Amino acid sequence: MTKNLKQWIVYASLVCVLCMAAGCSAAKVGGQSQLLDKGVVRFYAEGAKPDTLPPSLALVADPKVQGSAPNKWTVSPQFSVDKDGRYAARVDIEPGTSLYGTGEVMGPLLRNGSVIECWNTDAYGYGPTTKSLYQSHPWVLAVRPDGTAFGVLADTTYRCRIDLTEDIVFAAEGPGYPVIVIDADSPQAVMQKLAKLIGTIPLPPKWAIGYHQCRYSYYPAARVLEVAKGFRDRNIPCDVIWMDIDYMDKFKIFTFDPKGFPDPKGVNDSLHQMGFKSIWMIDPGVKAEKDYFVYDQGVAGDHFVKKADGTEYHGEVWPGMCAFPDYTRPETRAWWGSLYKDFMALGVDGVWNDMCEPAVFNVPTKTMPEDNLHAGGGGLPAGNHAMYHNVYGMLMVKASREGILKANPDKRPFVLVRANYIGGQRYAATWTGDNSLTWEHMELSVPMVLNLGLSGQPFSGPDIGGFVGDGDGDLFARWMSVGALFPFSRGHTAKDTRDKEPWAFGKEVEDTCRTALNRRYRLLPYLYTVFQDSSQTGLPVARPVFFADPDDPKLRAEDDAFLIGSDLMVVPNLAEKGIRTPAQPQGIWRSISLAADEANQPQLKIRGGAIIPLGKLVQNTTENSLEQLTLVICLDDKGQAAGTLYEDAGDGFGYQKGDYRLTHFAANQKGNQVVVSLKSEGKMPKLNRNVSIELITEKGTVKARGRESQPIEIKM
Ligand code: NBV
Repeated sequence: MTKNLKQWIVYASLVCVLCMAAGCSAAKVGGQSQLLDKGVVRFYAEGAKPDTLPPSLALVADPKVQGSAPNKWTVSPQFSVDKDGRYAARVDIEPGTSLYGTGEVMGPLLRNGSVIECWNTDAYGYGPTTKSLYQSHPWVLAVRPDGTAFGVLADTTYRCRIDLTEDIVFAAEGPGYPVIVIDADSPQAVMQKLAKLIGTIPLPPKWAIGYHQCRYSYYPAARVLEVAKGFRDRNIPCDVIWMDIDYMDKFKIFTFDPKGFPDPKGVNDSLHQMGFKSIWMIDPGVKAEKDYFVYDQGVAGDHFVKKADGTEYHGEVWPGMCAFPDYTRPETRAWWGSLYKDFMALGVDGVWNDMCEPAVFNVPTKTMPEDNLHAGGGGLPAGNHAMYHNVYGMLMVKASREGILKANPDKRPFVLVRANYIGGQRYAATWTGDNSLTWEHMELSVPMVLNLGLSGQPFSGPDIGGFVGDGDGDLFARWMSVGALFPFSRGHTAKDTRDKEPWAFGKEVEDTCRTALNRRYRLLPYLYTVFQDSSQTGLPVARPVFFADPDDPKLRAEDDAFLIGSDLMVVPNLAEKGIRTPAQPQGIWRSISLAADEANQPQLKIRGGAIIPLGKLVQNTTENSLEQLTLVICLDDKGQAAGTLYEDAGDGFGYQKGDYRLTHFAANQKGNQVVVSLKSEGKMPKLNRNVSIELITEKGTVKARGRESQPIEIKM
């Protein structure tokens, strides 16, 4: 037992005795507070010694303490030790408060009444009652009846229950932990303050927001190229083809199967010629085999996790018995990063880190023993696996990202990860793991993406078309029509399932998929602008509709529709039978059209007061969709609208030195005339593109044309 734990128990028992004497049922422990920012307070249970606690892995940096909680502060956690000996922190909520966040969970958007356990788990074939999925976000966003909001972060890496059956109660194993409360005027403001604490996503390369095609596995190399060609032959837009584990030589990471993938550079070159990028999988398990270079280097550098007795831990994964890098060690992260040098030199564009819960086969816990040892270093204390389990994936992708960046310093890294922890969006995008091709999974993929966004991870999406199961064409088409509008948009499926490329279910489904992806590609300029904004503000890319009007109670539970940014609403039909009409925000929202036959697609609605930039249809992001700019405009009730377009090189870091173009659009109505003006800032040269205007009015669409450099006049 740690000293910290002993002190806490002695203290808590004392409070318990006093409390029981006074007739209370729970041991409530008063606490210390630190003001970290306006509206942001960190609380510790009384008796805790903040200076002795390990550094937070959730926070991007140690915030400066600016005093203690202001006198009028209302949201304060009550600390106690629960019946299982877990440290609990409780925050009471007023009736009518709506709860969100809690990270990656399969269930409705509204989290009130739910209980989940943050413990990263390989949850193959999970369902709505699965308590622990692949990631841990001990965080709850609470929106009060009046639309003001607060958020609560339990800053612990240990196994942690989030119980929302009545109030907000965190209960974590391990030592006592601080709780950070953010109180603000709106849910958006809470998310922005959270982002200041835990960071945001780095701006992704533009290709990463195109469509991705994957399966477990495209094999051999010829099949990869056949699929790539399939997209181009059929005019279905796509940017990325993925290589799953079968490309490896007997599943050994950083090797290639000599039969199926004898020339990985050749595969990448061919993909590049067709305008594709490639993403290749790397798992953490290193086959424990002498003379295998990764294992030999790992042993020589003392890079592997140890058992409680100090010897090297081995667990079974794809290649057989494996050793696991100890990413808590800075030296190990540097070594792991260095492995990407030769790998990336083969023309690999992005990396997929899977199985990093870490998943271990043939053990009931599905992971390594909790008393395994991690060495720590560079400020991180040595600790057992119970302490570092939930951040194993996050530290792995930190190392991957840093190594990839070192290998290709002029490119923006793209890493996709399965297991992560709050704050891990700083290193990698994510997907929602091994889902199934069922109507329920399709429907719940919307709130999964939304709650990840409300937990700090805006770059996510499900396996479109479901990982497990074959499903049918109708369901597949429906999922693609909505999946094409998620922040991360990738089709993927398991080993023994049928083909699930957009054309695999016949012509009708193929047409629906093409239209869905055409719509995504026309929207890319707007989507990229929203991603850029998210990388600055931390606001989600896909947002719940209640963000449009946080004090409208009708919107609080709505997850059959969602927003992209603040200006575009997506209204899919997620019902297996019939049509479900979701609650929608009041005010002006008008339907827009992006492609010819949109019968089987989600409706798209523009907000009154918004201007959405669209590009011309392209097949991938190496083509310039913005030779011709389209502005979709919807005036508000004062006859005004505004919007922005962010452009840069699409890759690299020039944008950090001002090499971007941010164009502001404004539309103003005077009488029956609307004037649209455009103004650019940034170092990229100003352009004078042709601009097509689509003004969406109550009576229909009014079209006009003009040039970027002059105000454009539209007669209504
Ligand atoms: O690498 C194979 C799969 C992968 O396709 C999937 O997306 C991951 O979630 N991986 C899990 C391991 C095996 C799953 C049965």
